[in-house]
Amino acid sequence: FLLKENIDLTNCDKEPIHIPGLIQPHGMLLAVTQDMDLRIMQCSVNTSEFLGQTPEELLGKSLIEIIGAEQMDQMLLEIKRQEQDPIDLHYMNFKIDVMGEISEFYGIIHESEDLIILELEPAEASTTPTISDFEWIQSFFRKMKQTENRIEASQLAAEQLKLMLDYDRVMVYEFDEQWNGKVIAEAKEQELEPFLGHHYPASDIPKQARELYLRNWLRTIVDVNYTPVKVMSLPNSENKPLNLSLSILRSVSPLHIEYLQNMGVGATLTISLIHENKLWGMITCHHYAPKYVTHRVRNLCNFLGNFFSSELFQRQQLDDYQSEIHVKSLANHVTSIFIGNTSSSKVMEQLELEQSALLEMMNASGAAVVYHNKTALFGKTPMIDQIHDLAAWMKHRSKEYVYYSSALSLEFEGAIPYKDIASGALYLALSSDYKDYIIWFRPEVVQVVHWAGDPEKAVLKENDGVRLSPRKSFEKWKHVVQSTSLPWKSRELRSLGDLKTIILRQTENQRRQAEEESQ
Ligand code: BLA
Repeated sequence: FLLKENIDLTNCDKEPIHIPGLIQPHGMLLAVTQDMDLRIMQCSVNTSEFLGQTPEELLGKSLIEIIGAEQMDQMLLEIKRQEQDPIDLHYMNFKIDVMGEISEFYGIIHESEDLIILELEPAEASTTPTISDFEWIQSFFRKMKQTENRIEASQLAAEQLKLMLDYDRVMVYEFDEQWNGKVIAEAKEQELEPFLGHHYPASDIPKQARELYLRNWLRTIVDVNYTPVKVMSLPNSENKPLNLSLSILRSVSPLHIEYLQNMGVGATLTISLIHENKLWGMITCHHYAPKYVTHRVRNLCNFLGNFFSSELFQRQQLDDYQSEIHVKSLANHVTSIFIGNTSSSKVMEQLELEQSALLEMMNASGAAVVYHNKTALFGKTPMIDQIHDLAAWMKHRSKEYVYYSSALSLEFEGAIPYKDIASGALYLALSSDYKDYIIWFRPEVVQVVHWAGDPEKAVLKENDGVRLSPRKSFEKWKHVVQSTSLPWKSRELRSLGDLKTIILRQTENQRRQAEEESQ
């Protein structure tokens, strides 16, 4: 990790965001030794505000003097519970004497290297939810079970969380294999421009942040325009920066703050979506003013996030299975066109009629078929000469009659002129001499991505001084995915097996013909 001073837009994945030495100001932090003394070794400098004692008064004291023996015992018991039920964060309500008056706090406790971190937030003034937590969960589960596919389920989750939390915008954000992201569902206040369908580059949520979010499932930024509060150490102690990876108050990277400020966002809440220890997405909530969410609701969100994550994974598998069956039936159909028609002109005629099956089976926007010296083009394709050149190039690279690329123009110079319509190409030979073949084409991703809104509008401040904004993100994302198509998925490639029977049939026919001739 680099020193904070040396972080800029080019190396933000090196920013040590787990040791900022700062917290957000809506709570306070104490770090105490793990022995029976519970000696306060570090604390945030805003303690007077909450406990009526300055950091100088607190540092070196035992925590027992602040919370009393009884609550200390409870706290240690709570931490001990970890042995039976390994969890990272422990929650507890505290009653603390603040200058003669009892104040209530909500405490979050976790171990950080050799210290125990206790974070205190004032307990919420009596929160009377309109409906009970149990009803929320019940209704969320019931509605979720009624959704038919993954996108519908995501949309429902966004809407339900919007209702429950009352943020101005709630999005379900999904990562691709390269960690670029896309908004796949959104619930928002009507007057806001939509972000649904927007794409962002991997660098918007850098690697170390994603690693942190795998451990720490829920984060809030209560007020994007906050002044961070320093964490200070007991004088003459080791003065090692406190590891705040799991801290709920951890101060956020200034680069991310700049991004949110440029977007006009006032507060965020994000929930990690994890399956099999892999972060596959996030639920991100934006509010256009500061917003605090009570711990009770945060815990509920954490739980719902978990449920939603596994629910969505199951749906993904179901969607994949159904689409594999669909693709297979299309492939079967296309195969029967070749096998069922004896003359090549009949084959071409039939393909013309059923070109949607041919294109849909490979989710392609164009296809070329060369069969018995005839060439037919369907949808958007390069020109005939270009296709013949491409086929010659692909034939040499093919294995078991197949070659495919999702970055064709980067591999084959001849494809540069038509990369917008054919950044992806999938070649399948239909005869053992490679004279017959199909090539499917997919356009450059950038050509098909639609912004639901005008990306220009996503920038609120439009002067040149804006370094980080969704608009800049989009430019960067475009750059990252330039010259690539959507990837050819393995379930799509599997369906080529059916079409290969055409080759087998043909070689069998040739063998029979040769036999007949020799008799
Ligand atoms: C963190 N970036 C994040 C987070 C999100 C995003 C959701 C998690 C922190 C949070 O808000 O809770 C990105 N948020 C988005 C995106 C959308 C959204 C894409 O709502 C789309 C709608 N960010 C940049 C660039 C850098 C960067 C260029 O855009 C670096 C140069 C850094 N983002 C960055 C860092 C963090 C972050 C360092 C970690 C913040 C932290 O937890 O301290």
